[in-house]
Amino acid sequence: MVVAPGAVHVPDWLGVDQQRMLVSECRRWATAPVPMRSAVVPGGHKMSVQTVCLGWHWQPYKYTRTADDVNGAAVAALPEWLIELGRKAVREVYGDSGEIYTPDTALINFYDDGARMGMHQDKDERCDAPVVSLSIAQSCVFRFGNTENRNKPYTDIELQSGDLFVFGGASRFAYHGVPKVIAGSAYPDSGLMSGRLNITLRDTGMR
Ligand code: MD5
Ligand code: FE
Repeated sequence: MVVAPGAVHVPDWLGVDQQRMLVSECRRWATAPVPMRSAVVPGGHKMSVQTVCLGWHWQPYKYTRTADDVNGAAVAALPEWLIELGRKAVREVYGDSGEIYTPDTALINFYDDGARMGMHQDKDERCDAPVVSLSIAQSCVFRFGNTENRNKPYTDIELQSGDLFVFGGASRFAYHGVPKVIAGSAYPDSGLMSGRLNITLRDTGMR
């Protein structure tokens, strides 16, 4: 379903086996070489979402090769199979046209019951390639806004376990956020008993 130009929601894109596999990979990535943590923004506030990265390490508001704000370790590589999964997503959503999508980073976000993400733009990437977003386990309200400001007009969408969302073109720099994880929406078949996992693939444009 096209939510806005370049913003495409594909419900139930990941099969249950793929979700379980991604959950188990994320469990490993969340412990080493860099443990998953709540990033601290420059004002000193700790984000409620916990994040771990592959390929490039994101910290508010830049990308580095080592997790200087965590334990200083080099982040794990972005595996080729995850790049391929991102390519498949972009191909299915936009068709074969255009250049071959080659993300160089994955941000893995974990939302516990009370976690949320305020309205923001993703503009730490030096590149306008699409962002591929995969949602696993608990559902959330995803707020898709406009490119002008963090307020209305926006559209609220429910993202459920297995959903794909691709943000490209005119939507790449839209404001967006996650106002809440939906209570009672656990999906234990995913392999994650509680909380919401979100994996985003991006091209940082770094080298
Ligand atoms: C999430 N994460 O569900 C979302 C998925 C983040 C973040 O927002 O920054 O970690 S990525 C959603 C996204 C990315 C790029 C553009 C747009 C949305 N958009 O135009 O709405 O944890
Ligand atoms: Fe974002």
